[in-house]
Amino acid sequence: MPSRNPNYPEHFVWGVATAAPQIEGAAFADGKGESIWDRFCRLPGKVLNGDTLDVACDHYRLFAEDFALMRSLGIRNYRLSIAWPRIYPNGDGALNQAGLDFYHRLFDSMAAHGITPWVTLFHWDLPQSLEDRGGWTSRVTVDAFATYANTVVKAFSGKVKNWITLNEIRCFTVLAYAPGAFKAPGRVESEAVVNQTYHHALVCHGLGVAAVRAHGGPGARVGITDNCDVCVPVTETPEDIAAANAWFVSRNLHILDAIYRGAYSEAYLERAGADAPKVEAGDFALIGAPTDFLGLNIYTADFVRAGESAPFEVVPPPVHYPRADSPWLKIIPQAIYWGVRFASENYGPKAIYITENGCGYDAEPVVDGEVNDLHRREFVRAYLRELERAIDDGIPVRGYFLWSFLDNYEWEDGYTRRFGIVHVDFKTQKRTPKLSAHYFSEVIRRNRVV
Ligand code: BGP
Repeated sequence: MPSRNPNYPEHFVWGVATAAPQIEGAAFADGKGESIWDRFCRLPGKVLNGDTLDVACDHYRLFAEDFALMRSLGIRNYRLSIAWPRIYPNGDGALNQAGLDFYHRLFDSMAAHGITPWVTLFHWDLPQSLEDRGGWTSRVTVDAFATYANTVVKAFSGKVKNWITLNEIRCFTVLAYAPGAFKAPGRVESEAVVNQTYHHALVCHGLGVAAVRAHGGPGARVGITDNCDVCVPVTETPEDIAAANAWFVSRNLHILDAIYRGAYSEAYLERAGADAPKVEAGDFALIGAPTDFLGLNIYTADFVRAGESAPFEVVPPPVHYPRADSPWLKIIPQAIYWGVRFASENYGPKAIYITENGCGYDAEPVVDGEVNDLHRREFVRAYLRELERAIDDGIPVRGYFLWSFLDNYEWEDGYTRRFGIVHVDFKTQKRTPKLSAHYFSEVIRRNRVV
């Protein structure tokens, strides 16, 4: 029997990911406005140790060194985000030229190092001024986003060809506005209002797509990054697979149906009832406009099987099920296989990129100049094997971005939780590539899991 080709496809995009608020620092430099995270991190008890984003990895000043390091590891694709409050300090109104100038310097430096940018327009750092005017509950934010997206795409169309509209709608809407909210702004609103925040975010996605179509120039491509809920069938029987698929659809239809079918599904509208979002004329023409790819952030999953009486049943993992230090992060490599498979079978995106995958641990000391994160190496290796299986099945997976390049500001976990393949000493800003960085570098070089 011929053995399968162990290589990833030719032109497969290997990269690393970060986000502006998590690494840039310079939180109030050169005219940057306050973001909701700049405000939230100062509220007592919201972020571990009261860590702020003020300095983070000081990437604002150290980007050229960071790109040199990236390049020395053979990393040629980098997903980053633009900080909205650097461009429009108040969200709308006056433009801050110094913000645009910073990203021009940054993209020029990337080009000089032979690194291709993949740019997220919005990765959670809403300008505080917009939050003061209602944040994601308000159409004011939608209008402001349209202006911001058009400005940014126009400004960088000569330097950026890969655009991601939004990162993980759930995290800046439901986890930020619903009861139990632990992400900025941490408001508690009714179900109807939370549904409206989703809807506004979806319209912004559509406006981002429109901005790229209008101003992106030749070769520009655009998609969204979603952290769809993923599940793994307990056994790969047709019954468990069908049950897992039913679970996947029920958990993701409010976002993926809207984008891929240009409407909320009957099932969603029935479930939401009187709390369903208010839709304005033209919203779905924007939301449902064709995109070039789907970005998926896949870290973990739930286990699902066929139920005795229900269409599916979630099997809770036992106490000692292996996890990273992030308590939500159960280690389930098949998550990546089933995530892309269900997304592909139900919604048929032209291409899928894993825009984030990785793991967070608290204690990763530098010992004799080395960080021995064999646990991360094993994590990445196991997930990549499962991704390979998806590619072998013919699912159009075109790239993989590891979260994250640097240890950074992990939101409510502050600087305690480390996701980087490069260790950052937050006192000295010294970077030390971890063992996983050298491992990943070799995967990229050989274009295969080693
Ligand atoms: C994703 C975010 C990233 C990153 C990552 C790690 O949800 O897009 O910005 O933070 O998760 O998770 P966390 O920091 O929430 O533990």
